Amino acid sequence: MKVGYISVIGEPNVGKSTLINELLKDRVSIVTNKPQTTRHKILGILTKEDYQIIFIDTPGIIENPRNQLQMAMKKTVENTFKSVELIYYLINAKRPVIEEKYFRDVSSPIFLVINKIDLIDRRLILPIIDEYKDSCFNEIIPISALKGDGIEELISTTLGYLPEAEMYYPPEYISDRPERFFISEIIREKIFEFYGEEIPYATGVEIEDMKERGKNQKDYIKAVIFVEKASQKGIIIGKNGEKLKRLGTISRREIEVFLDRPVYLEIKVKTLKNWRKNAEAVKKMGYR
Ligand SMILES: Nc1nc2c(ncn2[C@@H]2O[C@H](COP(=O)(O)OP(=O)(O)OP(=O)(O)O)[C@@H](O)[C@H]2O)c(=O)[nH]1
Ligand SMILES: [Mg+2]
Repeated sequence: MKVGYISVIGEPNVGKSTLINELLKDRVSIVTNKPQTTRHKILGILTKEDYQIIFIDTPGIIENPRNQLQMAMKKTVENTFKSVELIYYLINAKRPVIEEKYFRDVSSPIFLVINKIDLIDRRLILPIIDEYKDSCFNEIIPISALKGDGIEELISTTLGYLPEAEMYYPPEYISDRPERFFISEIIREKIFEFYGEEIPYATGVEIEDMKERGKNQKDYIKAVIFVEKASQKGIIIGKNGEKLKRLGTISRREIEVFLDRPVYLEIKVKTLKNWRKNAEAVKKMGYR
């Protein structure tokens, strides 16, 4: 069968995570309308009868990192350039900016994937493809990850670039991450949706405890939301704890769908002063 790793890279918010979820027809990576949603490298494994493709979702590329968290995110992307069979470089059709400099030392083939074509006039697609015909890209493929347009062509073209090999992962695996990771990401996604300005960026989520409690009791999950300042803690909690309660309810519902069982979710908010500037704290939260 055809087997290979594909690194999915591009600027923040171009639709990398949306594409991987669409390819897998499942949700392995959180998606929000805000840039810099994804912070980790996350595998999405697609296994069919004659191929297994391991897509690597990555944080959006940040040119000039401003803190340890952004530095860790940038490193994560750079590390995925190595030892992959193929790279998808995503751009936004509405704002087609290309940085060929990212690929100077890259030996893997690269697809330029023009995403969000649903947002532009169809007649504008060909001129964009024409413009990059002579660049470093092996293929140029227009898609809409949101509407599922061009996905089949993307996969069939991809298969021509993958080697024959044995499967790396058992066919039932869709990711390499444990349940706890997905639970913390669900909560982080809700924080991105509910709070504005700096809050989503200054927030990290850790699952401190997770246990099954026997037949008649719901599973117990304890999550901690870390913020950088006491004032942010106040905003997350809200007046009389109302905001945190709403966050908890909506997160719990989604966690229950994900785990397919009822849970009791407890969320604590803690201040970890300027944690994004602290390499140790960034590492402890799982960003590396
Ligand atoms: N109209 C349209 N919107 C899209 C498409 N693909 C993604 N989006 C939207 O673009 C926004 C960002 O999508 P993400 O998948 O989170 O983007 P990302 O590249 O993973 O972003 P980071 O993780 O922040 O780097 C979301 O609001 C998506 O719904 C598309 O094909 N068309
Ligand atoms: Mg993402």
